[in-house]
Parts: sequence; C-alpha cells; structure tokens
Amino acid sequence: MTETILVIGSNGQIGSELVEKLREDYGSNRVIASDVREADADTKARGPFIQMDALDSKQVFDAVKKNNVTQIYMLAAMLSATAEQKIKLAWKLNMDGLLNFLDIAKEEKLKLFWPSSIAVFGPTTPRRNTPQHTIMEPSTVYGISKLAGERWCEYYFQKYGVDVRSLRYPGLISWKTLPGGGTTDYAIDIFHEAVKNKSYECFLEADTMLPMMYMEDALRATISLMDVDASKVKVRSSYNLAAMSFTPEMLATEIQKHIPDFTCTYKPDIRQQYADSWPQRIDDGEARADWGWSHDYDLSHMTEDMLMHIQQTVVH
Ligand code: AKB
Repeated sequence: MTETILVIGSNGQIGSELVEKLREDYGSNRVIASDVREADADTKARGPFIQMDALDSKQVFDAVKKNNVTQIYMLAAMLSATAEQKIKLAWKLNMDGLLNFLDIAKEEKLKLFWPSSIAVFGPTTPRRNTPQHTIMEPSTVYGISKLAGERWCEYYFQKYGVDVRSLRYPGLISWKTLPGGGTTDYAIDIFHEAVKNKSYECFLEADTMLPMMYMEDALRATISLMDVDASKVKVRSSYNLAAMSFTPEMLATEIQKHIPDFTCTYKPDIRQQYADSWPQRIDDGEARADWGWSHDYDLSHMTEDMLMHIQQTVVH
C-alpha cells in the first residue's frame, strides 16, 4: 500500500526533523508537512506543505480526504512551561486537537501517532525506574492534558479499533530546531551558550535529574513504533521510552571535557517545580520487549554530536 503521511506541527522541534526523516524513507511527495504558522520558502521547496489550524476540524478533514492520507503524526502541542502561562489555551490545543485527529482516524481508518510525555507522572509517582503502569497524578496543566490524552487514545482503540500509537517522550535534545516552552529546554540552551559565550545560567538546580533523549533516537523510536505490526503494539495509552538520565551539573561537566573554560551557574525559577514533580529515570522495558526498542545515544555520545553540529553552524 502506498502511504501518504501528514505531519501536524511540522515547524516544531520534533516535526521539522521528523518530516525530513520520513521523506528520506517514503519520498518527498508522500509526506505532507502542516503547521498553523506559514512555512518559509526553503521548507516549501522541499515538499508539500499545508498551512492549517489543528483545531479546525473541517479544514483538517478536507485536507485528509483530498490527499488520501493514510497516516497522521499529530505533534501540535503546548509544552509544560508555556502551558502554565495559558492554561485554557493549552487544554484546548492539547485536548481538542487530539480529539479531532482521533475522530478523523476513526472515520477514515488511519494510523495515528500522538506524543505523550514523562509529564504524565506526578509527585506521588515512584521517581526511580518509574514503571509503565503506576500512580499518575500530574501537577502541571501539560501533564494533566497528556494523561487525559492517553486515556482518550486507549478509549478510541478499545471502543472503535483506532490504530493509535504513542510514546512518553523524555526531554528531547536536538541542534537543528530550538524547542519552545518546555522545562527540559535547558539541556539544549546550554550547548548554544557554551559554544557562543562559554557560560550558561541554568534555570534548574545543579542536581535535578531528568530522563532525556537525543533527537536521533526519538525519531527512530517514533518511526519504528509506527512501522511495527499492530499485533506487537500492546500498550495503546502510551509507552514509557528512555535513553539516559542526567542532571545539569553532569551535563556541564561533560561539556567541559570539550570546552574546558565553560562555566555553568544555577538560578532556579518556576520550572524547578515542574521538574521536581517528574521522574528521574523511567523503566521502558515494555517498549523494548514489545517492539524491540533500544537507544544508541548516551550522555557522552550525545554531547559530542551536539557540540560538533552547533560549532559547525556557528562557524558557517
Ligand atoms: C517539557 O519540558 O515540557 C517537555 C516534556 C518533558 O515533555 N520537554
């Protein structure tokens, strides 16, 4: 079957890189990028692009039908720090957005990917080796919306047989596109500041341990989960997914191995509270057993790759 893939939120941190990877696998014309924000000329030259609002169900339905879409990656969302500033809007985008696409997937019998997050866990969750199934009482708007979204995914699968697949992403680290409004963003900002200014003021405490993943691994996990036979997808809420866990201090020390005069200072803000409510390390044994997930990048490999790419961008 020839696939036609629609990526919603294609100008974002995950979307921009996912579109590139999917186009390598499926061909440029088979992957339609879409975002509420207009794309630049370069992006449009690389393949089909539709400007549309994920909340406009009629526009989205029409685009799906007109283009005979067979798979959708629904990535449009508001992340933890921004969501706390705009709680109603965050709920609307994170929830109504997902429900629109669950309905489309049900009507048109499409395969749907939707990202969840480690933010579904809360202060009462065991923080080390957090199991797939455990106490989930998130204390951020973002986490509440992701947990509700997971329940909707499972509901649409159980009730209507919708082939929806999801991952609980840790903090994602990438050099191509900057993240927008998350708590784990420090782990990207620190690299840019280290290369440009050799110093960084971190908005989390030095010893705040969080689960993290390099974008290369996250993209591979996402596409593998979407490609695997439906019978292997045993979890229809969202899979725990892990690669590494580190603190800002551990990351700063790793960067100093490459930039010895780099210094990091710590001035925690409100985002410390969100980070403190999340796990330090999660157990992704079910993803590894069910569909063969394994990560490639650890802290040192990721740091080396990030610095190499950011240094090249600064030089050119
Ligand atoms: C955030 O920091 O909000 C996100 C997440 C952990 O889902 N990166």
